[in-house]
Amino acid sequence: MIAWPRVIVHADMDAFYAAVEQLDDPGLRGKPVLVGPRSWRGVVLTASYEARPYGVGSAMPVAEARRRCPDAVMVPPRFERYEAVSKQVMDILGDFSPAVEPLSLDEAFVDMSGTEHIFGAPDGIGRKIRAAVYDATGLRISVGISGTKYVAKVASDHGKPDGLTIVPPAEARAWLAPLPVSRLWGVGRKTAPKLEKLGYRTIGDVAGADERELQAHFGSAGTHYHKLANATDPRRVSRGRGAKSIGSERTLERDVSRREEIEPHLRRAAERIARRLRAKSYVAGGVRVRLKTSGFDLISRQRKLSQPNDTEDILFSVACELLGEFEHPGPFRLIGMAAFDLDWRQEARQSDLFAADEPRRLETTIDGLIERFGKGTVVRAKDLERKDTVHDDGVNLDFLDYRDGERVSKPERDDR
Ligand code: TTP
Ligand code: MG
Repeated sequence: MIAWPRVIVHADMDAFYAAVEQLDDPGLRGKPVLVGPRSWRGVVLTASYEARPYGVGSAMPVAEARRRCPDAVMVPPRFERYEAVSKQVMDILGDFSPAVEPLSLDEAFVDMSGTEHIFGAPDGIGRKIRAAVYDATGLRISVGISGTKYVAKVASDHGKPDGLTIVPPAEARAWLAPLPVSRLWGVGRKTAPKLEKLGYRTIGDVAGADERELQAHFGSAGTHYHKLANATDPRRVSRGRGAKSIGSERTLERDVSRREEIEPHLRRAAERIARRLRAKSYVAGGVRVRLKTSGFDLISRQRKLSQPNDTEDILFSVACELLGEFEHPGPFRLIGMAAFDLDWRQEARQSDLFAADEPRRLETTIDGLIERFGKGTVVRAKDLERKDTVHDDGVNLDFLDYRDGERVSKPERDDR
């Protein structure tokens, strides 16, 4: 198989609000469901797939939808519930890549370029994402995969519901060609008839058009349509809103002030974070230490790394340097640490960087032992000496943070 230059996934939940309602109320399953206001004056937010053959859908006036589909059950929206499910879905996508760009509550782009060695070919990636979302939520997500954002988005819609559509980049132009111009991004109800009037009915017609002519009629948008129709779309998946950090923090059962008491907790946090980075094939570009004073003030110090890294050794040594930058004398009730600016560990590019890296080799060997024999198999001699301060004195929270506020995805009682 020839590797694709870029692997872009677009994932979009099927009939999102309606599917959540059917999940939570089994009595609604298999029935036409409209989510919208009880009043006859508003618009439908979405319709379940059972209702769609009646020609109802998002943004249709409720009165019209009820006329077309009189048997539909009308359900009022529960936005908090949809937000909670959305968070779950985005967390799962974040398990596949550090580059997740949510577009709305129920859809996101995920850049999976260069991950074949972890997740396999694009169809394998798609199946794994769909299964992971279904296992965690009980809901179906449709996935499109191609070499550009635009084609991936059209592809995810193409297979709906419950679909997986793979469009290899080399076939993208031909795959788009028969689709109507209304499927071009930015072409709405006003522009589509204009394009049609000029003789451009399909995306293929636009692809084969003279770019200057499109530009003469539509200005810079014309150039844009021409590019999209030819499956050229250089836009990157924005990392701005992807997984920002992986962290570990614990609230202690008794407050601590002295450096010797704080460091073992940072060592543990560094170990857990480094292990999670390596498990995901991520590297961190920076390290942050967070302390909560006995007066409940949160203070933090952070630093970028000179080279992206995924080892406990480096994370811990940077954390110790950061500890020296805190002016507050303590006592502290919480000690936390996070790795941020996450990126993929590029095996080829960074192998020379890691080749002479003894600590990393030791740590990956330990990863393997833990995977085979379980946690607690290998403990550092230093940690054994400090067993009383390191173990059993607090509740640990490991988190995957997506936005500015921390989003705790996997609270974990410390089990070692
Ligand atoms: P969509 O993904 O557009 O629609 P959908 O998930 O209901 O159906 P599908 O993707 O299978 O075609 O939107 C996601 C949710 O956003 C949808 O469930 C309800 C809400 N929404 C609105 O509130 N108003 C709208 O106009 C649209 C289009 C969606
Ligand atoms: Mg959807």
